[in-house]
Parts: sequence; structure tokens; C-alpha cells
Amino acid sequence: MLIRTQNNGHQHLVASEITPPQDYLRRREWLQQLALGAGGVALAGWAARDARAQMARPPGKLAPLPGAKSAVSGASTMEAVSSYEDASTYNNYYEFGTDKSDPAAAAKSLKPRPWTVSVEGLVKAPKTFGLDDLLRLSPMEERIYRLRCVEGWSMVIPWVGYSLAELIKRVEPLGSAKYVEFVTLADKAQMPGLRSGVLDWPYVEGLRLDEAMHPLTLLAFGMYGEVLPNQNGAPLRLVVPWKYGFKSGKSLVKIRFTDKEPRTAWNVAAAQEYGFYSNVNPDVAHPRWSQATERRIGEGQGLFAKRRKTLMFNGYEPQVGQLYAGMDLRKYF
Ligand SMILES: Nc1nc2c(c(=O)[nH]1)N[C@H]1C(S)=C(S)[C@@H](COP(=O)(O)O)O[C@H]1N2
Ligand SMILES: [Mo]
Repeated sequence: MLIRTQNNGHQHLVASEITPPQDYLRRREWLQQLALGAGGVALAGWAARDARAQMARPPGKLAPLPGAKSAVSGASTMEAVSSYEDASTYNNYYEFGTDKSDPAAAAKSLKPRPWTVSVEGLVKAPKTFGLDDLLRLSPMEERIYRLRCVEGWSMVIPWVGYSLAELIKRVEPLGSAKYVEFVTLADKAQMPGLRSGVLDWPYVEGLRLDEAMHPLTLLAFGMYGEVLPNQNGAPLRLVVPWKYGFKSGKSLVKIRFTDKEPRTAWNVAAAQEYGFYSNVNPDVAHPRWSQATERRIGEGQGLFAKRRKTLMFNGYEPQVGQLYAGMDLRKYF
């Protein structure tokens, strides 16, 4: 049995590993480092900024990705941050296998550079963005979001990125654009899981345009102050914190604006189980699982597992509730 230490790393964080604030790499410099693919740069500047995250892990394994604290309302929680180890080894990324431990082991074959994202469909200015264009598009922020999986577990993860709205504004959606489709990478050479027919590849997801434009909807490039590990969706993924985790597509390659509700991979696989909206809702059960409570990964297992009450819209109701005013959330689940 694998024995995990909680908050590992904290006790190993020695003073010499903490970079003084005045020595933080300036944005231009770390972008250069990213461009050079400089993994393994030992900088702990971000950790020094946030004591809670520092508890989780001293950064330094992947290229640093500093972000200022977010000004977006609701973008942080006082709940304890999940350990980096849990967030990077307990994953759903079916392109790399269906066991929680598969992606961490198999996603080494994903090549996050070079990378492009095609933004197309009902927009005035369609464009294929290179990863470096996207990294420079808007200042990065750190946001500590709850992530609630429909399977009944949750984590609290400090993401680094900016609101997807920043990118959307650049391409100028037409008045006819009502939805946004997100297409994620499907490359058999890099993704062993594509040999299985568990989903209809590529993994596609969708949001209504107003959901996609909501400031909480994050285009994430990093977590815990570093670029995303492959298993968490490198080099860029979506994070929609008030929806079940599967709405947050990993390793995005295409963003398409449409006038019709996009088909989504999970809806195609099991329409009665996964609706288009998939807002976290403790009052609407999934056919196989109640959604009333959740287990926070890292808080004990089996008989000792403490269950937390699941919050409406995953706790983001003050921010997003009005998006669904007047809608029957049982019908539009
Ligand atoms: N391309 C792709 N994106 C995906 C998935 C996937 O299998 N493939 N799984 C989803 C699910 S079910 C969850 S809960 C989250 C998990 O993100 P994490 O591993 O970073 O916690 O990613 C989502 N994005
Ligand atoms: Mo999930």
C-alpha cells in the first residue's frame, strides 16, 4: 500500500529555498524561461507569497508561473489547499487511462510544446494562437478554486491563469454566437487512452457564451505557481469552478463559437447522466450518485472519510446564481 504523507514538503522547505520577494523573476524573464523550456528552475517565490499554498508543496519541479492575487470576486477560498501530490496524482484524464493514477504515469508522453489553439466559428476575428501569444495575452492571476467531481470527491487547487473572457474579447464574437465549444487534443501517438472506446474522442465540452464570459471562468496555464503538469491538462485547460469537473476540458486545441448548443463528450456517452449545464447542485442527484455530500481528497478515506456538504453551484452561487435565474435546474441539469 502506498503511504502518503500529508502536507509533505512543508517541513523540507528550508529558508535558502525561498526566494526573497525582490528577486521574483519579472514577467518577461519567466516568459523567456518558459520559451526556453526551462524546467527544474528552483524558484519558490510564489510559495513565499501564500502560506497556505506553501503548506502544500515547495515549487521548483516545473517552470515557475507567478500570478498576482486575483481581484475577481469569489476567486479564493479560505479552505485548506489540497496537497500538490494529491492534485497531480489523483486525476481524471481519460486520454491517459481511466484509473485515477493512470494520467500521472502515462501523461509523460504528452508534448505541451509547440502548441496552438484555434479560435474560430461565429467571431469577427478568428485566429490561431501560439502558446506564447496566449501566455502574454493578459496578466496571470492566482485563483484558489474548489474542484468538485461528479463522482463525489473534491479538492481545492491554486490555479494560475486569466479569465477566458480576455481571450474571447480579442476574437470579437458575432451577435449570433450563443455557445462556445471546447475541443481537447486527441492524438493517438501521445495518448494511449484513445485506443479505448470509453468516450467518443476528441473530448469536447461546451458552455453558454455568458458562462464562458463570466470572470470566474478561468483559462489556466499553471497550478501551485508552476506550469501545469501534463496530467492536469498542460499546456492550457479550462477551469469552470461552479460546474462538475468534467466541464473543464484539458489540453485545449480548439475553441469554437456556435449558435447551437454543442454536443459534449459525456452527454454523448450517457445523456441521462450528464446534461449540458452540469452545474454543481446538491439537490439534483446523478442517477447513480447522490450529489448532496462530497469527500475532500486528503481528509481521510474509507470509514474515516469525513463527508462535507456540497454547496449550491459549488459555493459560487453569489457570483453565478443570476446566470440561471428562472431556469428549472432539474430539467436543465
Ligand atoms: N480532455 C479531458 N479533460 C478532462 C477530463 C478528461 O478525461 N479529458 N476529465 C475531467 C474531469 S471528470 C475532471 S474531475 C477534471 C479533473 O481535473 P484535475 O485532474 O486537474 O483535477 O478534468 C476534466 N477534464
Ligand atoms: Mo470529474
